[in-house]
Amino acid sequence: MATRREFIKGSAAAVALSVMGVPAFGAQGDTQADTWVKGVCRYCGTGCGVLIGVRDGRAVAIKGDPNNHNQGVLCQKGMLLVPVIYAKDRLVRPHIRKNGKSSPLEPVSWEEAMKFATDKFAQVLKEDGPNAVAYYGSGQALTEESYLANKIWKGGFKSNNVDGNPRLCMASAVGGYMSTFGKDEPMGTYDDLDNATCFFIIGSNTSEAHPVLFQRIAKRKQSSSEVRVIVADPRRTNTSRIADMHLSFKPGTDLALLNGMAHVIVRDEMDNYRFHGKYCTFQKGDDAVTFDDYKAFLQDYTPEKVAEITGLAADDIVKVAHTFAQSSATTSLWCMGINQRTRGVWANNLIHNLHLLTGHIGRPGATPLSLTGQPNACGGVRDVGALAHLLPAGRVIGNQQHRNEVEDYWGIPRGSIPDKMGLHTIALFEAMAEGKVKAVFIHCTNPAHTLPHLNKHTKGLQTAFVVQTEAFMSAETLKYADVAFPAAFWCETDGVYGCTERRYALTEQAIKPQGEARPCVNILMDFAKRLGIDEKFIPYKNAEDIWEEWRKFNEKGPYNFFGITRARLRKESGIKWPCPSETHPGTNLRYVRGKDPLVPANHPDPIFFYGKPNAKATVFLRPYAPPFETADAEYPFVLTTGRVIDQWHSATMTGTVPELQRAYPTNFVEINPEDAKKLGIRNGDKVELETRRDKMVLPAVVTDVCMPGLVFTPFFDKNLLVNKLLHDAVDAVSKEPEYKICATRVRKAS
Ligand SMILES: Nc1nc2c(c(=O)[nH]1)N[C@H]1C(S)=C(S)[C@@H](COP(=O)(O)OP(=O)(O)OC[C@H]3O[C@@H](n4cnc5c(=O)[nH]c(N)nc54)[C@H](O)[C@@H]3O)O[C@H]1N2
Ligand SMILES: Nc1nc2c(c(=O)[nH]1)N[C@H]1C(S)=C(S)[C@@H](COP(=O)(O)OP(=O)(O)OC[C@H]3O[C@@H](n4cnc5c(=O)[nH]c(N)nc54)[C@H](O)[C@@H]3O)O[C@H]1N2
Ligand code: SF4
Ligand SMILES: [Mo]
Repeated sequence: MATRREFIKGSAAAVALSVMGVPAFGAQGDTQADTWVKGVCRYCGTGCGVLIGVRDGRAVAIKGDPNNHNQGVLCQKGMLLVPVIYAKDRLVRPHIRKNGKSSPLEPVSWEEAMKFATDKFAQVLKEDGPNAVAYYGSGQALTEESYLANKIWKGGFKSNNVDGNPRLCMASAVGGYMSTFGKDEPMGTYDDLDNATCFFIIGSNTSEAHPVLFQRIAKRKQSSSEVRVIVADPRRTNTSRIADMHLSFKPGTDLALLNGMAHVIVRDEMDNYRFHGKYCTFQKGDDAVTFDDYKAFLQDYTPEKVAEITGLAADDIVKVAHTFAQSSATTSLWCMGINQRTRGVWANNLIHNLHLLTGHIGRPGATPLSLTGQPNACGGVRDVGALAHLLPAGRVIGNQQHRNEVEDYWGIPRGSIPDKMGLHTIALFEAMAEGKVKAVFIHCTNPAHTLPHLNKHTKGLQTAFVVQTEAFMSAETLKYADVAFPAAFWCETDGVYGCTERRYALTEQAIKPQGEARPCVNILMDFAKRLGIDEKFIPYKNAEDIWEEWRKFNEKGPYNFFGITRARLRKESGIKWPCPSETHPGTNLRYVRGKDPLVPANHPDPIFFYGKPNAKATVFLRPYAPPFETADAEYPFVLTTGRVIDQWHSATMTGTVPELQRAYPTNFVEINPEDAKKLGIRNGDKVELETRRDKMVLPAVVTDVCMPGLVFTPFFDKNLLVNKLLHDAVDAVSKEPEYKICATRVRKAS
C-alpha cells in the first residue's frame, strides 16, 4: 500500500487525453484517498498495474502503478474503472427462477439459492452421471477460481466438461505454441517492444485492444528512424496510423501471405541456416520432411501467386519479407485476426515459421509474441489447464502419465480423471441443446451475448439448468439463468492475474463486496462441498491457500513458478515465470541459456527448446486454405466483427460509465465510401446486414477503414446482438470459431 503523500495529483488533462485514445499518466477520482492498494486493471490482457485509492472503506481513486510494466500509464478504460464498482445495476443478491425459464428471477437468501442450485446438480450427477454436468469459465476469472473449478470438476465430479471463453479467443495461439514449441506461452515479453527494430503486427488492432502496449510501440518507433512498423489487416485501423507499410489484403488469406513471405526469404537467401539447421525440424502433418521439401512446398507461394490470392501487389510481398528478415530484431504481434479462424492454428504456425527461418527469436526485440485478449486467459486458464483437453501446467488429458501426475498431486486414486477429453465450447452448447449436458455452471462470462450463431446456441441455455456467477444485472445470459450468484467484483476480493508476458500479478482486496456479493472461490467451495466433495480435497480457507497449492504444484517442470509466493506478489508489481526460487527475479527470454533458469548453465547451445523431447522447434508446411464462408454472388460482402477502444465485450462494465458509453453508444456498420456510394448509403443511414443465419439493421459509418467488399461491426451492444449473424464453424485443431469472417448481404434499409 502506498501512502497519501505518494499520490500524484489527478489531472483533468490526463483524462481528456486518454479519452482521445492516448494512454495517460495521473490519477482519476477523489484526491483525498488515504490508502492505496495495489492491483491489476480488470480489462485487457495488457495487464496494467494499478493503485486503487481508498477512503473510509470506499474506492475513490485510481492511478497507474509506476512499478509495473505500464510504468504508471493507463488507458481510459483503466482510468474509469472505479465507478464501475458502484454501478446502479450491480447484482448484489442471489436470485433463482423457481418455476422454470419463463418464471421471473427472484431475489432469495444465499441458503435458498445454494440449495436450489446443488439439489439440481446432485440430481443430474446421480441420474445422468458426470458427463451431464459442465463448467463454462473465463479468462477474466481469477487464477485461484479457475484452478479450483478445474480441480472440482475433473478431480472431484470426474467430468472433463471444463471449458470457457479462452476457447473463443486464445485456443489457436495455444495450439500454435504447443505444436511449434511443445509448450504453451510466449518466449518473449513486453521488454522486446523496447528493443525491436521491426514490428510485424498482423490481425491485431493494438491501438484499440491493447492501448498501453500500442503507446509503447509508438514510443519505440519515435525513438529511432531505423524502426519499421508493418501492419497486416484488411482494415485501415488506428493501429496502422504508425505503420510504414499497411498491407490491406483480402480477409482470410493470411496463410498465403505468410507462406509467400517465407518463399521470398528462402529464395533471396535471407534465412538463417545456422539457426534453423541447428534448432528446427520440418514437418508436413505428422511426417518429418527436409528443408528441401519445405523449399519445394514454398514454390506454390511465389509473390505473383500470393498477390492473386491476397489482392496485394507482388512487390509489397517482397518488400515486407525483406523488411522482416533484414531487420536486426523483429517482433511479431498478433491477436484475433489470426486466432479466430478455421485455420487459426496453422496461421500461428506460419508466424512462428518466419521467426525460426530468420532466427528472429531468443534475442531482445526478436520474438513471436501472441497478444492475449483477456486479463487472465494466460495465467488463469491456459497455465491452469481449465479447458476440456488440458490439465494443469501444459499437461493434456490424453496423456496417461500427465493424468497420473495430477492425480498424485491432488491425492486421488490413479484413474480418477477420465481419459476422454471433455466438450469444447461449441460442442458443449450443442450438447446442452440436445439435452445431453443437463446442468452448467457459468462463471464470469456472458455467452448469450458473445457466442457465435446465437440463435442456435441460446437453445442450449434455454434447455439446460444454468447456474451463473455474475456481477451486473444487464448481462444477457441472466435471461437464461436458473440461479444467479452475486460475485465480488475486482478489488472486492483478492487474486492473481497472469497477462500476455507470463507475468503474474496480485490484486489485493481493497474494499468489502457490495451488498451480499461473495468472492467466487467461496461460492465454488460452498457449492462443491454441498455436492459431497471432500473437505480434505479442497481444504482452503481463502484464495491465498489455493495459490500456495498451485505454486507448489509447479516446483518442477516447464511452468516453474515456485518462487512466486503470495508474500512476493504483495511486495512486487508482478513477476514473470519461469521463477524457480524466491530470490529469482523472473525471466524475460525463455529458452535462452543464461536467461531462462530452466536451461542448464552448462548447456552446450545458447538456445534450448526444452518444450519438445527432441529439444527442437518445428517448422510446419501448412498450405493456404480459404475461410469457411467466402463472399459469393448471393452474399457478396465479407462481414468481420471486433472491438472499439471504449467498450469491453458485452459492455456490462464499460456501458455503466457515461464517458465510455457516450463515445460508442450503439453497434454500427463500417462501410467503405465506394461501396456506400454504389448502394446509396450515407453516413448515419440505416443499413440491413443479412447473412445465412439472420438479418439486422444498424446505423452506417461511411469510412475508408474497411477495404471495398468488407464491412465491420463491433459486438458490444446487447440491443443489436450481431453475433446472431455469425456462423459457428471452428478450427479443426483448436476448435476456435471463425468470428472474423462470414458472408453477408448489405443494403440500405427503408
Ligand atoms: N477496448 C477493448 N479492448 C479489448 C477487448 C475489448 O472488448 N475492448 N477485448 C480483449 C480481448 S478478449 C481480445 S481477444 C482482444 C482482441 O484484440 P484484437 O484482435 O486486436 O481486436 P479485434 O477488433 O477483435 O480484431 C483485430 C483485427 O483483426 C482484423 N481482421 C479481420 N479479419 C482478418 C483477417 O482475415 N486477417 C487479419 N490479419 N486480420 C483480420 C480486424 O480488421 C481487426 O482490426 O482485445 C482485448 N482488448
Ligand atoms: N462477434 C464477436 N464475438 C466475439 C468476439 C469477436 O471478436 N467477435 N470475440 C470473442 C472473444 S475473443 C472473447 S474473449 C469473448 C468474451 O466474451 P464474454 O466473456 O462472454 O464477454 P464479457 O462481456 O467480458 O463477459 C464477462 C461477464 O462477466 C461478468 N463479470 C464481470 N466481473 C465479474 C466478476 O468479478 N465475477 C463474475 N463472476 N462475473 C463478472 C460481466 O458482467 C460479464 O457478464 O467474446 C467472444 N465473442
Ligand atoms: S491497456 Fe488494458 S490493462 Fe491497460 S489500462 Fe487499458 S484496459 Fe486496462
Ligand atoms: Mo478474447
